[in-house]
Amino acid sequence: MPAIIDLTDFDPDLKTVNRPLREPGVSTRRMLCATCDIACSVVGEVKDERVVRIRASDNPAFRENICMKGVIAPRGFAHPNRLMFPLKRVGARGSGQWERVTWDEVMADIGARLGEIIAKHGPEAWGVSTSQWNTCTDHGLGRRLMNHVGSPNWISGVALCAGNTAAINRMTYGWFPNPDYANTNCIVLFGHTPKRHSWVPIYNQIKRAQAKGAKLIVLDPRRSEQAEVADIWLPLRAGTDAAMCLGWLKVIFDEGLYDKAFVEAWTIGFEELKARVDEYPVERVANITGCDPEMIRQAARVYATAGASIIPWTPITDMQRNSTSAIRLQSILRAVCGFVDIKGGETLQGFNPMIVSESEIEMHEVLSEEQKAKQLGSDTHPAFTYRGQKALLEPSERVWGHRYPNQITGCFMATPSALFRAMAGEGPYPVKAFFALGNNTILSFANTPLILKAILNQDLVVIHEQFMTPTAQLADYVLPSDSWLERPWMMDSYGWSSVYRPSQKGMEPPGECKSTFEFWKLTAKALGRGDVVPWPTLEAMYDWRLEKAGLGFEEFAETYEVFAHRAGFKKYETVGFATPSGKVELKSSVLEDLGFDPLPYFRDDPEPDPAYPLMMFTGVREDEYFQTGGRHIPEMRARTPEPVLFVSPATAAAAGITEGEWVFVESPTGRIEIETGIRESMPDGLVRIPHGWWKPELASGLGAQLSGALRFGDSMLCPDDDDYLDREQGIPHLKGLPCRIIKMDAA
Ligand SMILES: Nc1nc2c(c(=O)[nH]1)N[C@H]1C(S)=C(S)[C@@H](COP(=O)(O)OP(=O)(O)OC[C@H]3O[C@@H](n4cnc5c(=O)[nH]c(N)nc54)[C@H](O)[C@@H]3O)O[C@H]1N2
Ligand SMILES: Nc1nc2c(c(=O)[nH]1)N[C@H]1C(S)=C(S)[C@@H](COP(=O)(O)OP(=O)(O)OC[C@H]3O[C@@H](n4cnc5c(=O)[nH]c(N)nc54)[C@H](O)[C@@H]3O)O[C@H]1N2
Ligand code: SF4
Ligand SMILES: [Mo]
Repeated sequence: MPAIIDLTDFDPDLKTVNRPLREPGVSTRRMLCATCDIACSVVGEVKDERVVRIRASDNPAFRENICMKGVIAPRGFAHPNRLMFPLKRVGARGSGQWERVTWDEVMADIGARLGEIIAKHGPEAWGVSTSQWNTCTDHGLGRRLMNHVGSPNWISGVALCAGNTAAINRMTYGWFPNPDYANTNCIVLFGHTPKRHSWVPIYNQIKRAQAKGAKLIVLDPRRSEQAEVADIWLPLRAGTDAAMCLGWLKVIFDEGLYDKAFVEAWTIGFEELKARVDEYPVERVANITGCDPEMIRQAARVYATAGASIIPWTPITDMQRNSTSAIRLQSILRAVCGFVDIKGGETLQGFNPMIVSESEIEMHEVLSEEQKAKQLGSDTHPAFTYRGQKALLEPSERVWGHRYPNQITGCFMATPSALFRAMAGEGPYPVKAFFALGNNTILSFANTPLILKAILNQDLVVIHEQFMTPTAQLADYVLPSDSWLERPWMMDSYGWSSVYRPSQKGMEPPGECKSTFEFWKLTAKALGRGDVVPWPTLEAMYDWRLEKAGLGFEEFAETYEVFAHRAGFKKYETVGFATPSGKVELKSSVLEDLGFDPLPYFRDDPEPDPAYPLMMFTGVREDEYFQTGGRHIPEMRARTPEPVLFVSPATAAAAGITEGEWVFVESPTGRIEIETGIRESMPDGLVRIPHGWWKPELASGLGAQLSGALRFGDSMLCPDDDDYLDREQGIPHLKGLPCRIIKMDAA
């Protein structure tokens, strides 16, 4: 979900360039695809009041940004599996028996039951899980209502994907930066592998930068698609990214390759950091990472001396035991080399002054300190909770004009595994109502058995969805959602960039599908807090957000494909950095005050258990699907019909398994079934497990293992006990977990 705009590619007042209509009766709408979370600018062709085709934008800057998932969207959303009407559970929870009800009935019952739970246990007994990535139109309203009602217990998939990075970057230099691909001389990818059908805008930006001469450094245990076109490929051991960064810093400090003037004037803690880095000589790092020491040196030199380099955000280090240190180390590398807020480096964009941000809509200031203090996880793993981010409130206001910049919605959330424990009855207080919007919770964190127990222990479970997902199968109410074809939208990469792009509504939602806006508006009203969502419609809310820009939403969407605010570079020279010291904190005062090591470190794996001799990671996204979704679309399913593990030929031979053979993969947490894929690109001993598999064609309900989610989901294998949680954030380690492969006939 990186911001996809090369700021310098555009005239900020870029106007419409829609192609002439191709056939009579077809009109076009400017849209942003939200099948995945990168939001390509596309064109929707509308005929007879239906979106009949999605095609690439006519704008030369965007023309190559489209993938098969975007093109298939009208068919995917018209599939008979699409939820059309509100459903109420009639049998036991998870029995798969439903009756159709009206929105009015649902909302009256939700209002009464949620009201009762709040009256009995307090508002903190209400947990909400979402993923801005997918609902894409929460508009900050979920947080706004929770803040007014008094619950701090909001979580999201962003805890494992960019939201947590945003929170940690803020600790170092006060904002989560955007890489300037268009002007950079060097790109470093920590595992991150954009492809032709995976986040294609980033893929295209990397290709363009390489064509202009930028160097590409790839760190990946697997010979990935990006590794194949890299100038330098470091095949590091899974989970050792933080150690690699420490090694790079050692080279950069020893060889004097850092920006001394910047470090002197704009950082604190350099000497302490240097002492810590001295504990990681390159030979030691080579041992930990399994990479050649000379290659490590070369890569560090290329990065530091390129003049303007970028380390684009990567989800890979968001999902590691050393996530906080790895993310801090990437920030530190950017800073000490002088690449922060410069052309070709990492831009700190701030808010767009002409448009009301979602951070502002969320109104975190109305939630009392007492309720904030109850946020689950804040005592044990506080980094992205209110407590963890508190020291940044005043600095954020000073530099960015807002106390609660909730970048990627990841800066003020509860810790997912702490919420699940409280829901399961193992927390400091009970959580008894659970809502999920656009989040397939069961499959989207670690330790599925815990999440299952947690959801089954609720008094009220409400799911807002497009399809009957494994998570929805556990609900009391499943409420049908609209899709991105069926609503307007306006996006700024979730508070990451100051660039807004509009998306026009292409058609009416089918059946009784409603938007997230309507869902929150109705929920607010049901709780007697209709005042919290005063806008009659989403369009009216957008009109309000755009008042300063002087345009209504439709006019805005017709006029601008891109509405950029140019913040300029090196703004810190006048306003400082939004950290407590006003400088880049190489030694983090925020972490120190929270009782953690203020310097980055590397924590190695626990003692290996000989019963689990292999290592696994979850990932390598499939071209055809977005995360846990999309398996219902026949054209996509035909291309990748089953979940497939990847292993090297030698690892397959040692396990006695052959291409296409179904096997069990087991970890200390659980077991899944999966097909074998032998890949030369995999290193020996490492197993790739794809994320998020379930099969919509299988029977639903607990008796059928939630349409196979409990048979195929990667999260069945992922633990969330302390050895496998990042200390500061409490997010799970998904890159480098012990496992074994068992032949089915041997089991
Ligand atoms: N175990 C494990 N967990 C992971 C990951 C992993 O690799 N392994 N990956 C992590 C990453 S990178 C991410 S981004 C997150 C993603 O986590 P999620 O956000 O849960 O992603 P999806 O699996 O796509 O689930 C989104 C759901 O939203 C529904 N949906 C789509 N659009 C809309 C909409 O407009 N409105 C509503 N109401 N629903 C909608 C879809 O049908 C789908 O079921 O998961 C993270 N969690
Ligand atoms: N088609 C499609 N595209 C998508 C998505 C999708 O579901 N489908 N999801 C989108 C989302 S939300 C995200 S977050 C991105 C994720 O996409 P990417 O960031 O590209 O991540 P992955 O595809 O999971 O894996 C990328 C690489 O990480 C390597 N790797 C594994 N463990 C480690 C490690 O410990 N360190 C390092 N350095 N590398 C490691 C793997 O070998 C693999 O080559 O994709 C986005 N694009
Ligand atoms: S990469 Fe594909 S699925 Fe993602 S926004 Fe672009 S077209 Fe849509
Ligand atoms: Mo993600």
